[in-house]
Amino acid sequence: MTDNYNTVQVLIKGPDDSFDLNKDGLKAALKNAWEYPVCIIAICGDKRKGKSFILNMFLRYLIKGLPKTSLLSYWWGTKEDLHAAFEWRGGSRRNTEGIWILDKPILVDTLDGKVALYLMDTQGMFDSQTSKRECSQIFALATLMSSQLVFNLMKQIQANDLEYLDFWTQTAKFVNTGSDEAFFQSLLFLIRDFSFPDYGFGIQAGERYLQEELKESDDKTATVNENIRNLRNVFSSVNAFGMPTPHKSVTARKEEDKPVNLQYAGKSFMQNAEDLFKHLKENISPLSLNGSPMSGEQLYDYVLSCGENLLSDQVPDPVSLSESVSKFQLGKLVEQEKAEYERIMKEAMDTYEGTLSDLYKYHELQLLEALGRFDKVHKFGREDVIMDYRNTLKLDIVEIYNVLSTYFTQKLELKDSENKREEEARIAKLREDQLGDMVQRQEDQMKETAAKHARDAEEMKKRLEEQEKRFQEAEEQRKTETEEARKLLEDQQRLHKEAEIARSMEAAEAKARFEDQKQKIQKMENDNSKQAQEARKNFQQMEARHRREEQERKADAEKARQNYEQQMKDYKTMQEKKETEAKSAREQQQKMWDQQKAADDRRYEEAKAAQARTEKQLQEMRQKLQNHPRRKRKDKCIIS
Ligand SMILES: Nc1nc2c(ncn2[C@@H]2O[C@H](COP(=O)(O)OP(=O)(O)OP(=O)(O)O)[C@@H](O)[C@H]2O)c(=O)[nH]1
Ligand SMILES: [Mg+2]
Repeated sequence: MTDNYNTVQVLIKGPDDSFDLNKDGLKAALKNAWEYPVCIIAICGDKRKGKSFILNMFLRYLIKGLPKTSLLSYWWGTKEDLHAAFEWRGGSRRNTEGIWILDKPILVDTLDGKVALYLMDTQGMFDSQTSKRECSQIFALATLMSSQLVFNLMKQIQANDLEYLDFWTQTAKFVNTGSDEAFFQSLLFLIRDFSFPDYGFGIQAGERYLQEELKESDDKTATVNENIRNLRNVFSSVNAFGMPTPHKSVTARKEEDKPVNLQYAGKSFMQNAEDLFKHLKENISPLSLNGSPMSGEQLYDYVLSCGENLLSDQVPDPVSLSESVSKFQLGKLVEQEKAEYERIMKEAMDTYEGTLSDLYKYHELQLLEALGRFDKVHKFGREDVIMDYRNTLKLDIVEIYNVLSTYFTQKLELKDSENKREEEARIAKLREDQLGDMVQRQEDQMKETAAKHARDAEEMKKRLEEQEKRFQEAEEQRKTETEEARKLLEDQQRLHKEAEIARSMEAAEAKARFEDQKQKIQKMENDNSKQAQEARKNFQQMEARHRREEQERKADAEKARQNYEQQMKDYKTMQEKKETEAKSAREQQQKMWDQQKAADDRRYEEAKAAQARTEKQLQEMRQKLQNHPRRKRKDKCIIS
């Protein structure tokens, strides 16, 4: 197996002997080239003429092909047998049935980028087992699907080959609108066992031979001449390649023979094969759809769309086949132009600021552009069919415009309401900010008031504390003074007592002295002496003095007692006064504390009430903001 390449049968013989398209197989094979430009090189022609064999060689060349370096180039000079991706064998029994293609593409780099290349093998034609319908179907499908059709012939081109190709000239006649553009891409006559020594081999030889063969001349019938003329018009290039006969190890094979090793296929044969493959590779070009490369996906649509008509139980009819090809191409062109129009319009509408009538003018311009592009592409098909598609394009574009303009109007309305909403939102934001400021101010004010209250309370507390201190000091002072007064009183009491005692002692002494004198006098009662008389006189004086002093002492004692009593009275009065004053000061102090406490309580209640009021205001504001239309919309959006 060459690098795991295999083949898939895309046209299968059904049970009722008709061909069926293997859509799944075709899709699976093309999936690998879904987005690449696709090129299919197909080979068709007589049965048993080495078609599958040469395709296998070509596959090996594509996979392993390197320039010739010596006698044996690398791709065919190996001991490896030829891998049969396309089934082939010797003998005379027909081998390939239906149509086969590679199960995956070979990615080839061309000047225009990567192209996904598939090789296609077909069932041998012109044999007694194959009906005209089958031959036509195989040939038609191979031609439709290939950008390079290799027409495999043995030894030379014959009139019946050209006749066969006439199917396509007929088809092309119906689709060509008189331009120089060819309907099909390339045709290569691959002439096997080319045996005209005067021409040699290869593409040049084939070209010279073709010049001769495809020259209109008198010795050819009118039909042949017309076929030749048409062939040149239908295919954009017509070439021929003369291949030498390979070694008999290739030509004279029996069915059961072992696989061929290309080393023994013959040097001239292999060198020309390499030239052929080089020519084919250099001329790889993707299938074309309305002048653009056709992708794997488009090819799949194309085959499905045209295959239905082609694979009916009738011999393919050039008219209906050409119509289905032309309709497919025109349909794709309409789709392409519609998509382009829609893209341009949508792109413009995305940034469009103008009015609806401006948009309509732009649409008219784009409609003309799209129709212009449609007209410019070379189209295959009858004039009336092309006009039908052109009108469809026009109507479809107008329909697209109607949808787009409705959308655009809605967009304008939406923008309008969006602007309105934005304005509302701006005002709401302003209000929100203002409310926010107000709340802030109130909060600040409240804080300030609370701080002032706190400061006042603090000051008042300080003042009270100072007063309390002063009061305590006065109390202390009063206590000290009272104590001092008490001490003083005690001293005076003591002094008074001492004086009393002294006075009593003095009085006792004076009495004793008096009594003593009295006794002395009494003793001298009868003594009239002068001394006695003196003594009695002194005694009388002393008695008088004693009585006087006694009286004085009593008066002093009385005075001292009165004085003391007065002092006691004063002290008590003072004590009472001080008590009253202290009581009143205490009461005063208590009153002030009570007032302070009441003021504190009041301030606390006021602050609490103010806070509650602010809370309520904030709550109301929040409620207002919550209920604001803009906010509501925002929430709705989040919910939706
Ligand atoms: N004379 C000749 N025989 C060849 C050539 N190339 C291959 N063969 C032989 O032709 C026989 C048929 O080869 P295939 O490749 O199966 O031919 P085919 O055209 O695919 O046959 P069908 O599929 O039956 O139509 C084999 O024995 C090949 O070896 C060639 O250039 N000249
Ligand atoms: Mg074959």
